[in-house]
Amino acid sequence: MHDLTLYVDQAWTSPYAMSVYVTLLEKKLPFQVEKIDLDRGDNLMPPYRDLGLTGRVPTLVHRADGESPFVLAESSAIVDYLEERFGAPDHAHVLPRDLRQRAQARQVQAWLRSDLLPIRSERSTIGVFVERIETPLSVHAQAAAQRLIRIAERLVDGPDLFDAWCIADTELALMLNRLILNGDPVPQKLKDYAAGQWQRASVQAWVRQPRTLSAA
Ligand SMILES: N[C@@H](CCC(=O)N[C@@H](CS)C(=O)NCC(=O)O)C(=O)O
Repeated sequence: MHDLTLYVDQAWTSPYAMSVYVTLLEKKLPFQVEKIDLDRGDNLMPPYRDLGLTGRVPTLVHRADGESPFVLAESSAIVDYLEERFGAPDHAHVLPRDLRQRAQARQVQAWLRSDLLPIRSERSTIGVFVERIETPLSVHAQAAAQRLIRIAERLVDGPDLFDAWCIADTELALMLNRLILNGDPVPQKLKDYAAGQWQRASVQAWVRQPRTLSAA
């Protein structure tokens, strides 16, 4: 018997919480959602501050019969844990089975988390999930957008990055949608890719959550 609880931001705008949420849905794992109000600083105070290592969202709590409760933060670590713990044949995979493709998917995930800061800052996920951001991109953000587009054009050659959908597709589509959904120029090929990825049921389940303003 497994009991899984995912802590997300109250506003449902965290791209990192989204990644874990989509992973849990793709694996058809039953789970509870607990919402943490980041605007109120609830993550900086007990009990949430001390639940996991970082006090950030997402955090996953996994209780299983005969095991001590397991608490994990950092979205890519959580996705990896779920992928290893809940694999085939009972659960779908969210990362490629092929070793090199899996490494490339993780490469995309790591890059999206560590680069493109001006895009994340000037095109927060409010512009993706709540309302369009009208402020023009700064010179720095335009340069970051050009880098994103150049690299994405090398990566994208069809509906999915690899032989089948993987969680890196959702993460890349989200990064592209920070530009696309705010009307920033993006080549049609990448718009088509992001639009296709956005139709995925697990992604739409996150997109359609009722939400209030918050940035991530
Ligand atoms: N690298 C982390 C990033 C998590 C993160 O930045 N979470 C934000 C919300 S999007 C957060 O909890 N912010 C509140 C804080 O850092 O105090 C991950 O992938 O999970």
